Formats: sequence, structure tokens, C-alpha cells
Amino acid sequence: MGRTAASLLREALETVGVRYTFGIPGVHNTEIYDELESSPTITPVLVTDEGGGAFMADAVSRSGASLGTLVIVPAAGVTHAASGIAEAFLDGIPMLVIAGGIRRDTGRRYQLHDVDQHALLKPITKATWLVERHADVIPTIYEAVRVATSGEPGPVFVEIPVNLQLIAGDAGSVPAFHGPVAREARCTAADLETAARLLAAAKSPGIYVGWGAVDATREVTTLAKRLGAPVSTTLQGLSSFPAKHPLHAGFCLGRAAVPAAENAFQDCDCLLAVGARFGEIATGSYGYEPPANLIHVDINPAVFNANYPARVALEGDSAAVLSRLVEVLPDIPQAVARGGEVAGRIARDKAAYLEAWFAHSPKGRVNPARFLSALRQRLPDDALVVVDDGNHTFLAAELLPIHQPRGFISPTDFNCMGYCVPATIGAKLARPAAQVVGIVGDGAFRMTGLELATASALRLGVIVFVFNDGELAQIAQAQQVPYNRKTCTVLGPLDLAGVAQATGAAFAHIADDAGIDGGLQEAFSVAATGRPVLVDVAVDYSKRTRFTEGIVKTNLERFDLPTRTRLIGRALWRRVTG
Ligand SMILES: Cc1ncc(C[n+]2csc(CCOP(=O)(O)OP(=O)(O)O)c2C)c(N)n1
Ligand SMILES: [Mg+2]
Repeated sequence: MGRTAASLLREALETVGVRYTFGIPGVHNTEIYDELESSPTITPVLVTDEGGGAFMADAVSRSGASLGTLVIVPAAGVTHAASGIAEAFLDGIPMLVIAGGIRRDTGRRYQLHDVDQHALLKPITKATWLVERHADVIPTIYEAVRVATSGEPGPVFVEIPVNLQLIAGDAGSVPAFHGPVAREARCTAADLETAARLLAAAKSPGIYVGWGAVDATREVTTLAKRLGAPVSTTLQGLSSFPAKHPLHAGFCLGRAAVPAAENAFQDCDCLLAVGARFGEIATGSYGYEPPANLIHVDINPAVFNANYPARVALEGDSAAVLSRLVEVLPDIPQAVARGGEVAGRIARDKAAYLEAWFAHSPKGRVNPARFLSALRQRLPDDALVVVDDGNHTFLAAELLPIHQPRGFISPTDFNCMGYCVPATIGAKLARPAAQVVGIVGDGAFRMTGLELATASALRLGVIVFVFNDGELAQIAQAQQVPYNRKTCTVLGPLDLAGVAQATGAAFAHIADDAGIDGGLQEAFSVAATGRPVLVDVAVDYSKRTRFTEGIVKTNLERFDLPTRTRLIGRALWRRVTG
């Protein structure tokens, strides 16, 4: 007797360890949903919008618990999910996207949802497959999972035509699943020796870590100590090195970095970059120029020499490469004293930066540094903080210390607003015992805030803090000086208490600094009962982040003189004319 593709798919998903699928049923996948309903290990989650579903799946993968998976309808589900798939693609996050497909056995044209899904997804997935026979279902899923999780991870797409789901067929023989490919170092011993020599000879070595180092924290910590070197992080890799460590300098490099990182890397003459790509955000719009002695470690060789030339490129899994580097690194006698000096300066710079933020008058609103410090005090070290894209992202990156790998989840290079609320849900599903909180701008909240209804339905005690400033601040702040006006960045009113009520979430309001402790107390105690909480934070955005200041300067300086003159002239003229 034959089997349906839906039953075969369920077997494959169970074998590869999928725990949750996200999506919405439609005529091309109800057979799959019916199978999943009977699965003892997989829970199919109904989302409000497939876009939210894709962000949830992304966050499941980023949490490190299991492979984020979508089960969606063809075409319309795929286009809705595309933002989350693209976010995973540019950020190197594994994701399995499964959609039903039109009937391939009837010869009919103008079927429902009939567009070329593979063409749609080609630029934002590592690979796509169309399953054409029952016997191919399981091997295709195994291969798709292997591709998604090997090398630099990323999303993959499998289309299963509905006729294969409805009509049973020959399943063939089921192959064994071998699990993920072993992660290894692919660099040569000679290159490792050269890297070790350069690091040992450096006067002021530094380490810069991205998301690619998130599973190499132990090795990075060993190296930092052996070198007496500061560690800075990218935005996505914020959690790759614990903020508690005395050599943790903080977010970014160069003038867009927090002062502790800018200063610690001022004289850096040998930079060890691990799992970082020197992308636009990670470098503050390319405002940082690495030293000639750049040692670049990455699993994806395409990142080497892409933006900055590497003196030594070490290909491979970051933990594997670094543990070999540690083995060949000679003892560096001056490292202890150097590390002590570096750590002392970092501590002073961090304290001064925080002081400057505390001193900034919040004018009857919530000082972001005070809020984030109070939040940190309530969060256990293993909490997960999920952010969106906006000014609040960089405030969190600069002012909220993160102590454990994967403890900070941010949509980075695709940089898609609307990520936070659904990703908070995905993270909580993946790590139910952990405290999971989201920080989202009021603009981004509008995009996917209705997924709070999904959190309520699932009884997830997540807390979503809406940084409510009435503006699309990250862009509005950038408009202020050059245009002296804010076109399409001032938001109309939105009743957040009403949204909370409508979605079944509890509501709290933090109106000023005096309300921070009470508001947090209320939110945390309600969330502990398994109910989501929406917290309206009347945040004060009148002080800019180092990141925003840095990128504005860098971008202005990069223009040629006539362009710069025209832009400055326009700004001055608008100041005068209003
Ligand atoms: C889907 C999408 N649309 C537009 C943008 C451009 N953008 C980046 S940050 C930002 C402002 C976000 O505003 P808000 O969510 O209120 O956060 P805030 O900056 O105020 O903290 C905008 C519009 C984007 N990144 N993604
Ligand atoms: Mg805003």
C-alpha cells in the first residue's frame, strides 16, 4: 500500500527534530496539517500572518533549540513569509520553508495560487526543491535540512504538490538521516601559525565577534585572556561575548561604537574578526577601517576580502578554528598587564557613558538608560531579549548588557521592521523556561503587533515593551538636520491599551522614570502567569545613540565636496526659512 506525501513529510520532520511549524492552512496543505495534528513531537502553530510566522521560525532557529519551520500555502503564503525568509537569508539563519503546490497531474491552467514560487524565492534561499514523486519526499527534506544547516546556514524551500498529498503512492525505501555535517576547521596549519605570530607580535591586538561566533564564546574568551585583548561585537553578534567579562568593550567599532569599544580599538594593530562580515551596520556604515593585520575567521569564504583585505583568512567553523589557534599561540608575557590596563579603561569608559545617559534629563518621560538598566536587573542572565529595527535597537545594543550566547536576537542585515513581536513568540516557544522579552518601536509594533493574539492563544508569558515616541525615530532623527522637517515619519495615534485588550494581552504603562520599577514589577508578575503583557513605555529619544551620531558623520564626510556643500547649504537654508 502506498503512502501520501503528507504522511511522509510528517515522518521526515519528526526525524530531523522539528518541534514547531508556523503557518496557515489552505487548500494546498490541509493534508499536511492533518498529519501534523497527530504528531507526538511536532506542534503546528497557527499564526496571524505568514510574515509573523516566518519571524517566529527565524527566532526558533536563533534560539538554538530546533530548526525553524514554516508550513504555508503556495504563492500568497510565500509572498507574506518572504520578509522573514529574507531576514533569515541575510543573517545566516537556518529555516525550512514548506509550501503546498498546485496540482501537477490535471493539466489545468489558471489554478489557485499559481505562480513560480521557486523564482520568487531564489534570491532569498540557499536552494529550492519541487518534489515530483512520493519516494522523493523524505530524501528531499533530509537534503534540504543538510543544506540549511551546513556552511553558513540559511533558509531552504520545498514545494510539495497537493496531488502527492491527496493521492497515495510508492514511498520507496526510506534513507537514514545523518544529522548535521560535522563543523570543522578548513584552514591550513601554516595560516594558523601566521595568525598566531601576528597576534603574538601585536602591541594592541583586538577581537571582533559576530553571530558566527555565537557558539564559540568559550574559545573567544580563552583567546581574549591569552592576548590581553578587548572584544567588540557586531549588532547581530551582540551575545557572542558576555558583557560581564572585563575585556568586553561593547557594540561596534570606530566612531559609531560605544566609547569603551572606540577607545579600546583606537590603536589596534592586529584585529581578529570571528564570524563577522564587516557589513554596513556592523561597521557603522563602513566608518571603521581595520588594520592591515586583519585575521578573518569565517565559515563562508565569500566574506573574505569582500570589504576589507584580510592578511590571513581562516576558513571554517569558528569554534574549531579558534581552538586550533589557541593551541599554536605562544605565551605572551605582556598579555596579563595589557589585559589589566585594557579592562580598567573599558570599565571607566562604560561607567562614564552610562553616567552621561543618566544625567540626560528625560523631561518627564522615560530615560532609556534608566529603563534598560532596571530591566537588566530583573532579567536572569539566560533571558532572551528580542528587538526590532529602529532607534530602540541601538539603545539596547549600547545600554543593555547581554550575558549569554543567543541572549540577544535582532533582525540585522535585511533589517526588517515588524520582526520583534512574532520573534518574541518564537523565542518563547523554543525556550519556554527562559524569560523572553521584546523591545519594539511604536512604528514596527503596528506592523505585526496583532500576533500578540497568537501569544495569548498559546498562553505565552512574554513581555513586549513598546518604545512609544510617536515617530519612526531612526529615520525621523536622520531627517531632522538635513531637511529640517519630518516627512512621513510622524505616526498618528494608536491606542496601545486597546490593542492589548483586543489581543488578550495584559497592559502596563510606564510614563516616567518614577514609574519604571512599578511597571516592570507588574509586567513580570503577570507574565509569570502565562499571559502576554504589552508595556507602553513613554520613552525619551532626545539623546542620540553613538551609533546614529557616528553614521551621520561618516555618511556626510563620504560625499564629495560639491554634494556636501549642497546638503549643508540646504540644511542651513531650511533652518533660516523654516
Ligand atoms: C519593513 C521596513 N520598512 C521601513 C524600514 C525603514 N526604517 C528603519 S528604522 C525605521 C523607524 C522605526 O520606527 P519605530 O518602529 O517607531 O522605532 P524607533 O526608531 O522609533 O525606535 C524605519 C522606518 C525598515 N527597516 N523596514
Ligand atoms: Mg518610534
